[in-house]
This record gives sequence, structure tokens and C-alpha cells, in this order.
Amino acid sequence: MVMDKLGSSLQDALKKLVSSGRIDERTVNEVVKDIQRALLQSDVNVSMVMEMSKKIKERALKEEVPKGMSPKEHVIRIVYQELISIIGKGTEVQLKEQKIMMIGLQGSGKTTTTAKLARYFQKKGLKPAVVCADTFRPGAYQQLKTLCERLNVPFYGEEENKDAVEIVKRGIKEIEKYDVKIIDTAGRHALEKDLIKEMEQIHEILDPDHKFLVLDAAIGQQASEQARAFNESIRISGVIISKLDGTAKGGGAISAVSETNSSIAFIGTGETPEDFERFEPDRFISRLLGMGDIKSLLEKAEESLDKDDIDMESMMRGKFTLKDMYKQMEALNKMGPMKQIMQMLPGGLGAKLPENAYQVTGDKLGRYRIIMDSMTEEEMLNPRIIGSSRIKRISRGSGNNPEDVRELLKYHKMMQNAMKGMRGGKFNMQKMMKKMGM
Ligand SMILES: Nc1nc2c(ncn2[C@@H]2O[C@H](COP(=O)(O)OP(=O)(O)OP(=O)(O)O)[C@@H](O)[C@H]2O)c(=O)[nH]1
Ligand SMILES: [Mg+2]
Repeated sequence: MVMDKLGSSLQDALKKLVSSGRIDERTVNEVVKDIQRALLQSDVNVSMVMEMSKKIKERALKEEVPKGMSPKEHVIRIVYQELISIIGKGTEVQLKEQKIMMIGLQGSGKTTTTAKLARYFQKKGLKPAVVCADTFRPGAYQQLKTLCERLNVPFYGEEENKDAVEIVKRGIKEIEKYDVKIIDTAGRHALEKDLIKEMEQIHEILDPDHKFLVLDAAIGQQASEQARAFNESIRISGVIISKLDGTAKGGGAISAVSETNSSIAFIGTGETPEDFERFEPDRFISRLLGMGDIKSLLEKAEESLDKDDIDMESMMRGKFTLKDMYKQMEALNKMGPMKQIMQMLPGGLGAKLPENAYQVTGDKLGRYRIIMDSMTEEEMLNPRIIGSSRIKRISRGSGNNPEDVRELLKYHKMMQNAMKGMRGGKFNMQKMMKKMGM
């Protein structure tokens, strides 16, 4: 599979980088060559690849390595950023009245995705309704009807009628009062002429705001060809990659998206209507590169504190999870000596904290992160459930002593209490940063 192959060749290139002794021009050139090869083999546009490699080289050799980052991490970060710039931002999807037409080859996941989309808009507070314009596959009507009934989404279809265009005409009137109208269409084995013709006819009478092409993540190289053909006929407005929960890593989409100058709107990660997310380029690339951890690596370089870093309000409401703590430690660490900051907190809180609360060194952060990586989501969000048997498991999993895990939990409790103590006091991070000359 091209997708998998792209992922693994990119991973190999980065592995080579990580295991190399020093970062010099030769290493950078080698890595760039490997990346080029990986991208070209997966059908990414040649000039795009060339432009990207040029940028990686330039930046890797000229840009100063950000504080707190090793030269290798610096290069990995550049590769990652340049990949993101190739794949582009996600398709903009507005939360307003709209008509959406689903297109794609047989079995790509259109019908499932139709239900997922309906669910997505439903969760956002809009009223979706669905029309089944697949008169080709026996059972298509029942499949979509059942899915919609389960979601409580209005559904229109005509089981006996073979004229999809007619059905759409009537259907769109039937569901006129709904906010988001989603039309599921028939898929065929290949891009046959009759599929294209029917699609164009539906397109003409529907005049949709969005035409989403559903691509199976496993499809690889063929993705471009498909996207191009669909695009030539009705101009797709976004791509939805389905089945990303499988082994394929979805890299084929890069070519398809670049070929058509399109963007990715959503990704499907399972069979139920809930297994669906908006496409986020950074998460996608991390997956492709096999680096779950890339986000924290990147954050290292962000010197400024953005508002997502610390959710003060939620913390003051008493919701202070281990996850919050980690983010907070990291953020405060970026800002400088913690003592200085704590002393600026309202209510003389700084004075109330034990001395060791300030000693959040980079070392400790690293160790805490490894420990937290061995925790389950549940444990992170609700540390109270961590008893001695869990401590044992976590320490074993993270290669630490049980004492280290206990220390982390103790620290968390201390910070949690401190947060509670701050409740009521007005605390403005922005102001504080300004005060500190940041
Ligand atoms: N694991 C997984 N399976 C999926 C996903 N999306 C769809 N499927 C499965 O893929 C198969 C085909 O999905 P459909 O939604 O029927 O595909 P379609 O494009 O409507 O197919 P046709 O109408 O025949 O063209 C079904 O078994 C789905 O359950 C996904 O994101 N993950
Ligand atoms: Mg279908």
C-alpha cells in the first residue's frame, strides 16, 4: 500500500536522522533525499516535492535551533512543518444552512459517512436531513434509512424508483426546512461514464454548497486519479478520508488533495456515526510520521504562552486534572522561574506554597511526562482512582520507582489545593505576562 509505504519511508528517513551522530549538511541532504523519494513514490506532485526539499534544507541549515531543542529535534520539526504546509489547512466547514453532496467509488464509505456527517451537525445543534440517491446498489435505501432512524435524523428515499435525479428533486423539497441537507449518491466499481453522468445531473439540480469526495484510507496511489476525475466533472470541495482506524495511514490523500488543490474536511475512524473527526493537519502528519509525541516536541519551541495552554477558568472551578497539571507545568516552565510567577498570584498564594513546588525543572517535566504516558485517560482525568496496584503498574510501565509516581500524585494534590485557593481571585494571565515584560 502506497499510504503505508509513504508513512514508513518517512519514518525511516527520520529514524536515520535520529540515529545519525551530528547534524551537518551531509546528514540534512541525505534525509531530504529520503523524504523526496518517499513523497515522489507516493505520487506527490514533483515541483511541490522539490520546493519542499529546498525549504527544508535552507531552514535546517540556516535557522537557529530554538532554545530547549536539540539540533535533531529542530530538523524533525522543520520536516513536520513543511509537510503540514503541503497538506494544507483543513476544509472550512461552516455551521450554517447548507447542501452537501457525497461522492466516491463503491465501498469507499459514503453512506456511513453520510450518517457521520448528520451526527456531526446534529451535535453542533443544527438540524440535518438526508436523501438517499443511490438507486444502484440493492440495500442502499435500507442501509441509510436504518442509520438515520438510529440517529433520529429525517430521511427521504424512494426504494422502488431507479431515477436518482428525480428522487433528489423531490427529496430536497421534502426536507426543505432542515438546516443541513446531505445527499448520498451511488458508487460504482470504477469511474464509469454513467456514474459521472448521473453525478453531474444530480449536481446540477442540487447546486450543493459542498461536494465531499470520500476516499478509503487504504486506496493509495489510485486516490489521485479518482480525485482528479471527480474534480474535473463537478469540482470537489473537500475530501473525507474514511477507515483511518485501519492499518493504512492515509498518505494517499496527500497526493489526492494536492492534485486537486483541495483540502481534507473530515476523517473517519470507525464504523459508528461517532467515529468521525474534523481534519487537523498536525495530528494527521504525526500519524503519518509515526510520532505521537510530536506535539509536545513542537510545543518546546513555542516560547509564547497561548491561551489553550492553561485553562484557568476550568482549573478554578476545581477541575484540575493531571493533564491540566502537565500543561501548566510546561507552560510555567516556558515562562521562567516559577517562584516569581507564583508570587504574583492573588491572595499571597505564592507564599503558601512549599518550597519544592517551585522546583519544576525540565528534568522533572520529562520524568512526569513518561509516568503520565503510562496512565490511562481515566487516570489522567481522575487521579483519585490511582491506588497502590495502579501505582505499581504505572511505575513498571514507565520504568520508574513507585516513589516517583507517588511524588507526582502528591505534587498534583498540592497544586490542586493551590488552585482551589485561588478561586474567586481575579487572575489574568495576559496581564501578568505583560507585567513580567513578556
Ligand atoms: N473501520 C471502518 N469501516 C468503515 C469506515 N467507514 C465505512 N466503513 C465500512 O466500510 C464499508 C463500506 O461503507 P459504505 O458506507 O457502505 O460505503 P459506500 O461508499 O456507501 O458504498 P456503496 O454505496 O456501495 O458505494 C462498510 O462495511 C462500513 O461499515 C471507517 O471509517 N472505519
Ligand atoms: Mg453507499
